[in-house]
Amino acid sequence: MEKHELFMRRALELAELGRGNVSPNPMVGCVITVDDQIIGEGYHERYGGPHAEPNAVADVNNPDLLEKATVYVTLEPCAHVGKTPPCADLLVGKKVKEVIIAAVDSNPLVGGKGIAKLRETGIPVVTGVLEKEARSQNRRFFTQMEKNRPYVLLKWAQTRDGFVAQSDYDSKWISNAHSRQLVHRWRAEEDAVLVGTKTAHYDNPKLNVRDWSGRDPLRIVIDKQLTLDPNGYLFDQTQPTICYNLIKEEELENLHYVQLMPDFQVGDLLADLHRRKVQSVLVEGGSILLQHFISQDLWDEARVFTGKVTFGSGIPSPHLNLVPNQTLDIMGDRLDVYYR
Ligand code: AOF
Ligand code: ZN
Repeated sequence: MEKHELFMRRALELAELGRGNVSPNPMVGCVITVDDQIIGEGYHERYGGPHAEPNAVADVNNPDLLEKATVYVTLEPCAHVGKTPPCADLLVGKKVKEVIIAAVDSNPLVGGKGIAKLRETGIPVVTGVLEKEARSQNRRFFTQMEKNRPYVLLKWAQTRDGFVAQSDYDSKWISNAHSRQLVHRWRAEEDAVLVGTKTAHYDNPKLNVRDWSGRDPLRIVIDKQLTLDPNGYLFDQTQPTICYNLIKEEELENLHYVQLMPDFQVGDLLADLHRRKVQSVLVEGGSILLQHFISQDLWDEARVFTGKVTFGSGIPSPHLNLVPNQTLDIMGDRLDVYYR
């Protein structure tokens, strides 16, 4: 129904305002209407804070109106006592007229129970309004809940002739300043950023958010034999960092050495990150590490820049052999986006 979609679209817009601040919880937006007029709006603003529904209820000036209200929420209201009381109980208590939901929650604590609670007390519930959009917005959350691993985004920049670096591993000057700024924005949007040993060695990356505003991600580096220079930026403890290795387990204030089994695969690394409640990982290279994620089919999204230069020879880019779902122009660089 068009009316439902209109208000749900607004609820999705509100949910979006939580991006970067709510993980590992989902982004959720809520709109309350009476006679198709909005009387309250709210969203989940930060991790550990109130959910979208109580924020929207608190935004209503005249609480007497709630008995006549339609509540639009982008995710099924919760049914569990978590950091806050169950939102389904709140809506039942306010005796709202009906509840319109975009996506059913796949958190095992909630999954369907919130909807059941509402219906049991006679509140009509409609589900599936803009469900595709809502699931896409929270694809990191749903992947975490349904696949028991973080959402994996692959990112690389390649030359027109398919190289990610020159033979001496110099990878500068492939993508332009606008593309590089976009990567900083992406870092602010994901929980963690991962690089392999060679990339850490040759690029000495900071993996922080400098060209955008937002919080710095967790940095993750693989250094099996602990051969990387301890004076590299990644080990400066200015930002939470995990170093996966085969040698030691050690917890410094902002630097955690985590020991893995000698035959570990990227899947084991993802399982460990899942246990740490990391909801998404941006893999920034190098080529071999990216290819491991591709060959084991452990990725969800790839963002590939193709710059204007050619190298003639060097380190070959990873192979996807897929048609991009979306192609954008970033001031002369091509950005291809693939969804698994
Ligand atoms: C949110 N915000 O607006 C809604 C959520 O740990 P808690 O108590 O904050 O509960 C988190 C779970 O609650 C989350 O995984 C999801 O299943 C459900 N709904 N969570 O953070 C919200 N509506
Ligand atoms: Zn809730």
